[in-house]
Amino acid sequence: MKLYGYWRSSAVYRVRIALHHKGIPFEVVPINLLAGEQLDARYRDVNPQGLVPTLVDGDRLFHQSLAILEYLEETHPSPPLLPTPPHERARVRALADLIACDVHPLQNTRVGLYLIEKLGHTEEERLTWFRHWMTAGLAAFEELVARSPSTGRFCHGDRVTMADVLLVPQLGNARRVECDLEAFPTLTRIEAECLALESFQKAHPDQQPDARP
Ligand SMILES: N[C@@H](CCC(=O)N[C@@H](CS)C(=O)NCC(=O)O)C(=O)O
Repeated sequence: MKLYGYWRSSAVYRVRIALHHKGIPFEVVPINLLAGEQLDARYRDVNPQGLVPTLVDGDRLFHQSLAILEYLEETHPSPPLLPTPPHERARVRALADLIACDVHPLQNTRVGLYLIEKLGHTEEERLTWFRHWMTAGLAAFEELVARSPSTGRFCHGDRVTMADVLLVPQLGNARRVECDLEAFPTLTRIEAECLALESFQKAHPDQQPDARP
């Protein structure tokens, strides 16, 4: 498999974690988001949305990190990233969606650029916007996992699931914009459990070939 991505992209980080978790070998094709390579005609041919990740499996292209995670889960079911009972799968997917649908899109590179370049906001206002939406989403995530008996070592029980795969990269984003994570002790505890695992370590942004200081 081939993964088009950028070292610091959290959506790509999700896919790297899943690939390493399942032991699927893959090659990285770096797309430099800061240089705008996602908007080049050559990459738009691969992904007309101009977003990473894109996964290539044989002659097929796959877009959208959640759809890619589901594809990997269906084609490489072991070790799983979803529990078996439907109601448990729904809980894990809801936690993953909270990040992927309600938090991450509001703090994307293109959203930040639009705030500054088109709407005339300052860099500090961009960061305030990012922090606001991340804090709101993470507060709800914290409440959901802290009060649920289904939470264990990880977001759902004692095995890594898609909820962890979404949570850890998002916490990385939150730190980059200096969100205060003190109010989220369950999330940082789960993050520490995840980062002790080889799959998360190998997938970490700093370990990628295109990583910059
Ligand atoms: N919903 C998409 C989001 C992908 C996405 O927003 N990727 C970001 C990097 S984390 C990106 O390519 N940003 C480029 C830009 O904003 O111009 C997914 O989950 O794959």
